[in-house]
Amino acid sequence: MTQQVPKDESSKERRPVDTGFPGIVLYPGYLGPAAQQALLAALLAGFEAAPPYRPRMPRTGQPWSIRQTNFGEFGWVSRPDGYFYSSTNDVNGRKWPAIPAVLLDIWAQVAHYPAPPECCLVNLYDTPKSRMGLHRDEDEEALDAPVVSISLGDTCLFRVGGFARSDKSKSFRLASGDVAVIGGASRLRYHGVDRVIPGSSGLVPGGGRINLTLRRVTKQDQ
Ligand code: MD3
Ligand code: FE
Repeated sequence: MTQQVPKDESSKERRPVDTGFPGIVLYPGYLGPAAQQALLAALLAGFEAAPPYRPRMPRTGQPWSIRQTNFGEFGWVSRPDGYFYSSTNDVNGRKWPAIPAVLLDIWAQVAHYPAPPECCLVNLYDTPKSRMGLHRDEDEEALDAPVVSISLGDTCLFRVGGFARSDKSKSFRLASGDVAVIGGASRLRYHGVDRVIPGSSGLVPGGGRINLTLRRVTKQDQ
């Protein structure tokens, strides 16, 4: 017989799930509906100063299927000659807006790292074709710091592989309010977003998915 377990929404939020990958911790529903709305409002306010733009691939100039922008001391940008962290926005020459305080709080709670994040890369999956190919996050000097990912809006099918592109991989769902911490032995694993499930959330006006990745870029005291 199925055991009856009382619903406890308050404790659900901070209980991590084992992904089977050492160093990757998933917190389903870390942010409840009200916290998701508040975070979305802070993001939309920031987009006034740093409007999301459609990046292009280095060299080929091929436009991406997602849009991006950044908050923080550094933004991650794609340019004709490669990928860079830049303290200014190529679109308008301005500094990026500050990382919203709610995001600094999340980092402080889950990153277990002694310094705050310096970059919040915003990925907007705004069409049914939006995806992100398999890649590694390796442009940061501080590879000892984790990447903290926060998902809002439509659920996506997310893929984590090994340390070579052809290694076998495993797929997970990332839903609105989920937080993932990727660090330790898994920091340099290949990963990507296969697709977003349209209509799976009503959070983002007009639909789609927003992913935020908090990153430490520089090593401390250097
Ligand atoms: C697993 N973003 O911005 S976040 C990226 O959902 C990026 O938009 C995806 O990959 C997104 O670079 C995934 C979760 C994530 C981030 C880094 C990882 C998962 C990871 C590094 C290694 C393994
Ligand atoms: Fe990545």
